[in-house]
Amino acid sequence: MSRVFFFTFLFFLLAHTPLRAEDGYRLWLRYDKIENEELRRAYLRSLSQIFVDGEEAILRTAAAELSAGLEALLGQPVPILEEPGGAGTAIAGILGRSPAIDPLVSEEDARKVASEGYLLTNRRGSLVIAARDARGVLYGAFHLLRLLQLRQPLGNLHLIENPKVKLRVLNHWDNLDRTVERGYAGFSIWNWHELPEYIDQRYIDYARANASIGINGAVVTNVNANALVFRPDYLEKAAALADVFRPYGIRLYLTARFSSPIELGGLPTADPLNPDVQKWWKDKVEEIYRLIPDFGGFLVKANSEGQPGPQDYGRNHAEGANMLADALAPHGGAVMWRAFVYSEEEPEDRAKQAYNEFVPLDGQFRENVLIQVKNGPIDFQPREPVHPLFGAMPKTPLMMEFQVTKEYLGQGTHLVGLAEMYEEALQTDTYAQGKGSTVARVIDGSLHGYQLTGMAGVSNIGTARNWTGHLFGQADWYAFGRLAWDPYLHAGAIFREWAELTFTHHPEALGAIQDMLSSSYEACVNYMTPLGLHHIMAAGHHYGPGPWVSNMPRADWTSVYYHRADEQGLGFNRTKSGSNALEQYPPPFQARYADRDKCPHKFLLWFHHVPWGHILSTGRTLWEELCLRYHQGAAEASRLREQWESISGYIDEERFRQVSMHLKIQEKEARWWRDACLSYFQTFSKMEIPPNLEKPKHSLEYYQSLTFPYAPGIRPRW
Ligand code: GCV
Repeated sequence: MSRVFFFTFLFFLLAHTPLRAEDGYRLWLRYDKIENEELRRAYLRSLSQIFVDGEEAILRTAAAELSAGLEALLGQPVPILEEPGGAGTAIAGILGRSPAIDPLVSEEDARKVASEGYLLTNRRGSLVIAARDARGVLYGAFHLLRLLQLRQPLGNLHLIENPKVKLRVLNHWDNLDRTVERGYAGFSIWNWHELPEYIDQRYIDYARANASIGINGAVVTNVNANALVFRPDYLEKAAALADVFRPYGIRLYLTARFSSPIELGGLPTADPLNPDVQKWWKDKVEEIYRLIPDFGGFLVKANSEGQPGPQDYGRNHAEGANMLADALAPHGGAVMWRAFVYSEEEPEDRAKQAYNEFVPLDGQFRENVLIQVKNGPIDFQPREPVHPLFGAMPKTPLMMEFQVTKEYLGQGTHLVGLAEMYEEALQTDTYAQGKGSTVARVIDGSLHGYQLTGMAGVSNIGTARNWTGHLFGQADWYAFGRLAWDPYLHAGAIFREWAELTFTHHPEALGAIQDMLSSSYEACVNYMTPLGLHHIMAAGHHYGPGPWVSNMPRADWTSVYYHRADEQGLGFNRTKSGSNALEQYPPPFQARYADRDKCPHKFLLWFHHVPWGHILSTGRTLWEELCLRYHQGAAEASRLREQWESISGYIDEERFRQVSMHLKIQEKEARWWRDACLSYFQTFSKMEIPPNLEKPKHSLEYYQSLTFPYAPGIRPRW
């Protein structure tokens, strides 16, 4: 090897290989030392010491985070002062309460800072974080650290950020035995057996990570709830978690099993109008608040998929929710009551049932109740039109429920940038009050003037060393937090930000990662459920394709119920001549989807049963289009792998390998989806796969014979 080549090679290695291996544990909070000396000095000029005015625990957290973060980024100790220091001091405090802060903030700026919001500004060489409350200071501190991580100049810094949504909560579908329903990243991080004494460092790091993206609540138990969590010993365990969360501004919530007064209290009934039942809940809530003074409240799944609820006693959802709300109200707690309901006996299209159940109750819920609605009317499918409830309950705060764990989008092994899906839902116009009535405006309360607002994300976190199993699952957690803070953000910008915080500053690599995240969503929709198909996954664990699933305890758990394939065509007719689910949307929305030939292709088979030979606006028949979409999706999955390989030089080896291995699985599984689904639908279309497209590798019988008894995340049966 020539010396010139050797040194060039060595230089390349040094420039592109980080000094230590990475396992993903540090998430987006890496704080690696800034290598550019000049930039470091510039930052140090306004950030060489810190003064945070006040003694509240959250303020102390902000000071500690700033000091540790800045020290790591700037490569030298950044002390926390007891008194406001001179030039070069970062100063943080609460408006109207901090004598150090008030003179530095104009009245006009101060007026613009709302609860939990903050002003970040550079005043006379000092960095100022001014907020309405301690949480705002903490969020401002994390924002400042993010700016350094992104190498942003601070010279003219002046920004005001206020959260647009009040309750920004993760929902953990974690069981007390540490299994996680629909969890693909190991076991639950909550070790109930060892609580309250043993506090795992992960609890603290979890709280930090959430606070850094503005999440302010965590429901730590599964919506398929267990009354045991209300037993005094379990409440002490929950209180220990709440103690960990509190300094990070996170409130703890629990799921409430509606039949708890029977199971735990020994009462003969859980009827919400029964005075003994009401007293049981009132006493239980008081007991909880004695242990957890800032307890957030309850999340409830009632009369849904076998869960008990008020309808067991002939009462409606409002009567059930209000009973719990009354118990919580004196303490400032809220009820998040889920709209994910569909009846066992109901012959009605499942997509219509929640609307039918809840709209007549609009205006009947207490002020501290929010109705938590999944983004679409069926169940977290790769793509659904928005839930018709959004915009249809002007007198009841509706909060969004997104799934961050990928039950139906590749589970633990596929890279799918979910923020694309979240953005699509949030930006959808419901036309509820004319043009521009987007779902985001329902969620942030601006459309109907909701006082209480919220967004929930079903967590994808587990004991996996990198938290989310698939490293890119971290991007979904991150994006959920950022969108809960501001539902108007764009997925692309969030992806780029996450990629830079998580991996590298190199523009070429950043561009590739952003593109992978952005394009992966459409790719997944295409290789799983193109053109509006839905719920054709295998039964139970929902892992892999299962369009042939027909034999289940109830029709609306089968795939054939949803795709309705027959010799004539494919798709669920939800127009007037079918189930008429479309009538639940405002007229302009209906107009957009009612006509088969004008309906956007992404929802064609959601709303229409289309003949196989029908020519679409692409000039292709439905069958040809279906084949093409499945193939495009699978080809995109291969492209994702290639794209990742093309930036290998910029990513540390350990994380590069983790992602590479998952991308290979994704590529394989995308083809499996394509071939299994096309083989199956071909038995109805009786048409050939177009000659330019690859034929399925195996027979339909082969795909149907595959079983996965130990696929993760299956719902345990008690
Ligand atoms: C927690 C889907 C999932 C269930 C989940 C349910 C829900 O049906 O498959 O595991 O239960 O949604 O959101 O309540």
